[in-house]
Amino acid sequence: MSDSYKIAAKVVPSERQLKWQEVEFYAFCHFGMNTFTGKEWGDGQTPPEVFHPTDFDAEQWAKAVKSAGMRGLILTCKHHDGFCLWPSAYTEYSVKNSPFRDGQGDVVREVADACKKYGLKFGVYLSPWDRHEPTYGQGEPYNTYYKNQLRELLTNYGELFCIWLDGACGEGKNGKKQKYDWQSYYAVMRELQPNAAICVSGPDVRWIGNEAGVCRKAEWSVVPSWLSINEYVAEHSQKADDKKFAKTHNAMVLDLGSRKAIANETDFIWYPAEVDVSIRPGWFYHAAEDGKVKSLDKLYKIYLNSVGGNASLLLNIPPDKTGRIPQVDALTLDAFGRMLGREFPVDLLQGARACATSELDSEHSASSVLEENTSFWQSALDEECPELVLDFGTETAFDSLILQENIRTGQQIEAFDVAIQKGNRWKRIGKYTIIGYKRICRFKKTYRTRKIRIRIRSHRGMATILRVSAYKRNELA
Ligand code: FUL
Repeated sequence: MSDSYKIAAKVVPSERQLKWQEVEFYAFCHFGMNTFTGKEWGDGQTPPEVFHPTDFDAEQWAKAVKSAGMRGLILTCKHHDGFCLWPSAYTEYSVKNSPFRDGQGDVVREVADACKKYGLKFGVYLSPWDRHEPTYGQGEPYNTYYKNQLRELLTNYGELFCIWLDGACGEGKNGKKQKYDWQSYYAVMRELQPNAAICVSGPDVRWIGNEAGVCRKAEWSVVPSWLSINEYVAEHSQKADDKKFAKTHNAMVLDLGSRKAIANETDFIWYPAEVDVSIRPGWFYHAAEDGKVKSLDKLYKIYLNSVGGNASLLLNIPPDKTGRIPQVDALTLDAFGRMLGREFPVDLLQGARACATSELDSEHSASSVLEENTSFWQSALDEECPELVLDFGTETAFDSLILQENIRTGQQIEAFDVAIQKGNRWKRIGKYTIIGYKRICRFKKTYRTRKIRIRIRSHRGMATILRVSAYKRNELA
């Protein structure tokens, strides 16, 4: 077996990637001209007068998003049709020529302010593909246009946690395609919002590879560096003529980071995964989909696979023509937030004791995993299968465990299992691959035991755990 994994083991996240990862679960709001035309991809020909939300309420969005336990919101400030939700100085195709607030409105401002008020982080989506702008397809003039718009969004709306770009590059108004100058776009982003993660068609966050909410069994954050090349991202993204793409994931490469998958690679990056999926079939609001809002069970399954499988979850909630999140979606979000509260009520390991088969030194003791701070457990360097034992002190019922690796020192755990003490034996109750930023082990049944053992079956030279917590679903809440 090649030693490539040892190189991969040394790759660590940037501070901005760590901050982004901690947002975990956040909303996408697809809102714009398509909301009013019923389309998913507008052609940029619809007159601005058509944009007419009658009861626009950004605070209602923020409250609904917050109720689900989400920590941020990304707004489609400009989708492929080129219509701008803020009064850009560089085009007439924006809210300023619409009936919204008599042409005096700014959707981006209102959403950014509502996020701030409700303690949500705010991010922007600015489609590079623009089917309205005449300079699109002309090279430099459009790159300048795009950067000017970036400057507006990145200076006037406070701190952003991310800038979301897809790879779509279709034809513009004149039938031409644009050659995007990605590096110069990134330079503007780093200059104006150095803490914002550049997602998907960018260097900081990796698109999971489908829009169906499906994750890999082992979602590695350390992957070969070519995965972030824009041409590769575009090649594997949604295409203008392939509408089925959104719901399928057949073409997704299922292993990006295992020892075997990276055996012939030499260059790696920290490129954590994000799942983007809509609560409804479409990204934009369509009345015909009011009966197709995903069920709580479906959402929970996606949540466990993504947030609980070392990926973040970007859940799309499309506001309707009135400019509000429809009641059925808002109720679902609220119910989902309460469901999460019931599933993970209190950490049962508070006050427990931890010991391990080895500890690197006294600063990396087993008990660190029970503390809510940056200290972490690390086993002795030569121990192949270190074990961590958590002792509740008395027999305790639990049905889930949440584990976090100390990703500041990289992602190294390849496989682990969980066992409970039964008499004087250990009974295995689960077998898993990676941990990474977060792994939720949700068991199918409730177990009663005094001690839990976590056994790292394989790692890349360093086994660390930042935090372990245990829960029992509260049926009554
Ligand atoms: C894609 C777009 O083409 C879709 O319309 C949607 O915005 C999705 C999140 O990204 O690339």
